[in-house]
Amino acid sequence: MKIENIEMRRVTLPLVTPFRTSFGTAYERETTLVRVTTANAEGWAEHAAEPDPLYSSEFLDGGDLVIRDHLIPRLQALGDRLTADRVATALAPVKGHPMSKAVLETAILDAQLKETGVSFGDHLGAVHERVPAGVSVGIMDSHEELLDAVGRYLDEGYLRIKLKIEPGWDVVPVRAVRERFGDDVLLQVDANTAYTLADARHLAQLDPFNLLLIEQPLPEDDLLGHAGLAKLITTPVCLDESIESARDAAAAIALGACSVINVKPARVGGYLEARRIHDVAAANGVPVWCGGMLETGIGRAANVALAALPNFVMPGDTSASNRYYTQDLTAPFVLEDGHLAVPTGPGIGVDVLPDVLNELTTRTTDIRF
Ligand code: NPQ
Ligand code: MG
Repeated sequence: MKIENIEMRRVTLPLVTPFRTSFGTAYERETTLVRVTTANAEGWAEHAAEPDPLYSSEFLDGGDLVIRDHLIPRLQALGDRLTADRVATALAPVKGHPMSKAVLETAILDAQLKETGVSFGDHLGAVHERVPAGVSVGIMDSHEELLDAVGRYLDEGYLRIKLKIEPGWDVVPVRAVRERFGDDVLLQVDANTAYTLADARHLAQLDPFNLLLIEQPLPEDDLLGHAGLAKLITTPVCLDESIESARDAAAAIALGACSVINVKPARVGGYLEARRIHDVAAANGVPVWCGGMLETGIGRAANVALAALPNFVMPGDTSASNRYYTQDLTAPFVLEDGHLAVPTGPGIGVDVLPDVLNELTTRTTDIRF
């Protein structure tokens, strides 16, 4: 495939409400969009990093630089042999930077699929027309505020609630949600690495609440710690930040460090590696679900397609657009009966709204290919 141009466009979307996690509070979503132009198509993807390297080591300005100076030149060297399948191998000599690699591979895959008229879902192996939606609920200033938010999401139809936790905001809010909304609500928690193995006895106090899982309680490089923790608590341990590849997934499963995996395409270098993680997990009887990075409609569309693969057996953080944005960059993803429809059009299957895009753009860089 011959690429003519790559545009990098920084956009900022206001969030409907601040989103607090154990690593910080987001008030808006800033991202770099990548637009790949070929003779017959235009592929889109969004960078998953934030302005600050707090979720992982990647951050947006660093991503822009590594894409421009280190990744795009390696793709240019492929010339007309460039296909989405060859991106990861071409970029492998550059250490790390999975989110920057992912945004390029995804935009190229989108352009390629649009050229051939194939949807992301069909290309990846989707087996469902719609996927169940969960929602990630931030840390709040009070339990009243939390119960209000959870109540509203349940009324909207969300099929699973994930509470963000940190030391000082864990057992008590979980108990409050169980007492208010009952034992039937599918409920899980996400610590974003905020604990250590020394907290095992404290985290065991979550055992009675029948949580689906506890996500990434310990630091990302502490696989042995997670394996140890998994023996000390009954809540299933799920990994997010620790898993950056299918090989990481295989190692974590073999060590007993997790019994569930949150698959985020951006964190693992793209949708093709994400599918390999799905396959490794399936071969080991480990369920997976699709995580989220506050994607706009562009990233959300591709995530929803991935979430329709057979081993995505738990509801993901694939929420409706209005969970985060009053005005999305695409037609909004809307909850229907607690589900989101998998797009069926070519590529990601959604169009970027030009007026909204222009209004939210803060700068644009063109790289002739
Ligand atoms: C997680 N996502 O599963 C992440 C973390 C996260 C939906 O909980 C801006 C950009 C803010 C990315 C906040 C959810 C973010 C972000 C949290 C990712 O760990
Ligand atoms: Mg997480």
